[in-house]
Formats: sequence, structure tokens, C-alpha cells
Amino acid sequence: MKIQLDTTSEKTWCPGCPNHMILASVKQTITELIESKTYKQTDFAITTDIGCHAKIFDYINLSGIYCLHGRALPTAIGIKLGNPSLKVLSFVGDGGMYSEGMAHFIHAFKHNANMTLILHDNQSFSLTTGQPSPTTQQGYISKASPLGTADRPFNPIKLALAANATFVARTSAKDMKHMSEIFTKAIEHNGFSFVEIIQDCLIFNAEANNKDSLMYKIKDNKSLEQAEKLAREFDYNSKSGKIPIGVIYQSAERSLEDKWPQLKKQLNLKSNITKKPSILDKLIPTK
Ligand SMILES: Cc1ncc(C[n+]2csc(CCOP(=O)(O)OP(=O)(O)O)c2C)c(N)n1
Ligand code: SF4
Repeated sequence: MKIQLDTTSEKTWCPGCPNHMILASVKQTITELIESKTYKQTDFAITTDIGCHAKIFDYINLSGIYCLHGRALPTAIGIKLGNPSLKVLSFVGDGGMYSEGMAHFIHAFKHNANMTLILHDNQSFSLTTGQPSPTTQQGYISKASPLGTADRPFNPIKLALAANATFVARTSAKDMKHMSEIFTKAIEHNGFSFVEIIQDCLIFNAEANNKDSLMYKIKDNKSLEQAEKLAREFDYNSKSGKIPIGVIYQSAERSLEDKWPQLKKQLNLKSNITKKPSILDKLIPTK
């Protein structure tokens, strides 16, 4: 079957924005998974939040829902409940996920639905011109924080581990090969996989950029004790310390689909949904 992930939508990200590289890596990953004959294009669905990152919805030809700010994750879980066979990817920013959507973030680890959360962390609310987000470093001066941000940032990796995450990984938006390897491992994990992408924003909070020299690659880790140590190495607050990238933690637990007999039953059914031509096809423009 021909793979057609491109769309005709004009890209409105700033030239050089790392979101372009994230998009390319996501497309490469999905193309490779389809070419491996394990998946079809229609096996994937996406949800996106609101923010610069969320424009990915228009640039990748996959079914999905462009959600309210902070709600991309519960909507993705809703898609999984409707059709547990789908491979669902949810794209969120640090602002929307850790502010408006924080409760969903924590509970998602508990439910352990078999899906992937891709978090673009540029340590700023960028679409709305650079207000401090929950992972912004202390002292950041913006129009919304003229005296400098006083609060210490959250450490989302620590939060994820404390909430019983079964897959936590970190990658860099500047390393397309690494991103693609991590996305593949995340998508193939049986359970909820959380991938944090360290991403520069070229326009807002530029002082948080260029942390590359702190990053180092780790081997896939399955020890919780080691994961907790790795999580403490980067505090999102300073440019000292080290930033481990790779699979920080992975464990085997029952997924939401394994826990709920209704979903398990649906998983075993061969999909019998065939698309019938509808009058709506003419009314709703394709991407
Ligand atoms: C409930 C709600 N709160 C706030 C907003 C305004 N808003 C839209 S996008 C955005 C910033 C998004 O920042 P982030 O999630 O970090 O994504 P980025 O733009 O950095 O990719 C904000 C505050 C909104 N649309 N809805
Ligand atoms: S404002 Fe920042 S995150 Fe948004 S498109 Fe421009 S560089 Fe990318």
C-alpha cells in the first residue's frame, strides 16, 4: 500500500524551528513501521494539543483530533477506548501538558493505555509569545514575568516515575536518528510510553537553548533505582549537570487493554470497519 504522510498545508513554524525535525522523524518512524509490514497507515491516529508543536496535526496525513489546550491526552485515551487496536500518538507541549493538563499526565501512567505521549519541551509557552511554563528555569524574564520567574521548575521525569510510569524516554530534537529510534521503541512498548523531547525555541526563552554539550546517550534502562538517579541529573533549572538521553526506564506491566476484558475482546476482533462513501466526504476537506 502506498504511504502518503505528507500534506499540502503550508508550514508556518519559524524557519529552523526544531519542530520541522521532529515532524521529519515522526514521519520516518511511521514510514519504517509501515514498510516493516507490521502496520498500515490507517492503524495510526494522532491527537495534538494547542501550541506551536500542535501544528504537526496539519502536516502529517493521519486521522486524529486537534484538541483543546491541555486535553490531547484524555482525548487520545478516549480514542483507545473506542478502538484499542489503534496506535495512538499524542503530541503536547510543556505548557499545555504540565499546566492545563497536569492531572491527565499523572493519571495516564496509572491507566497505562497502550499509546505514546510525545512531549515537545521548549521550556516556554511559545505560541502565546513566551510566558514561563512549569519547566521554565528560574529567573527567566518575559513580558509575563518582568521580575524573572521565581518558581523552581517541575521535573516531569521524576513525576512520571513516581506515578508508576512503564516507559520513560528522553531525546533531542537536534538528533533525528536518536528521535526515530526512541519513537520506535515507545510505539512498540506495551503500555503508556512517555517521550520527552528537549527542544529549542528560537524566539522565546533562548537562554534555555543549546544544552547539547550536557547531553549524553544511555543504554536502555530497566532498573527503577537507576532511573531515579538518571532523573535527578537534570533539574531543568541550570546549565550545569548532565542530561541523559535514551530509554530512562521501561518495565512490563499490564496495559489498560490487558486489564479491561471489554477492550481485550475488541482487540481480538479483526477490524471490520470499511469506509463507505459518504456525502460528508465532499463537504469535509482532506488535509
Ligand atoms: C485552557 C487554555 N489556556 C490557555 C490557552 C492559550 N494558549 C494557547 S497555546 C498556549 C501556549 C502553548 O504552549 P506549549 O503547550 O508549551 O506549546 P508550544 O507553543 O511551546 O509548542 C496557550 C497558553 C488556551 N488556548 N486554552
Ligand atoms: S516560536 Fe519557537 S517553537 Fe514556535 S515556531 Fe518559532 S521557533 Fe518554533
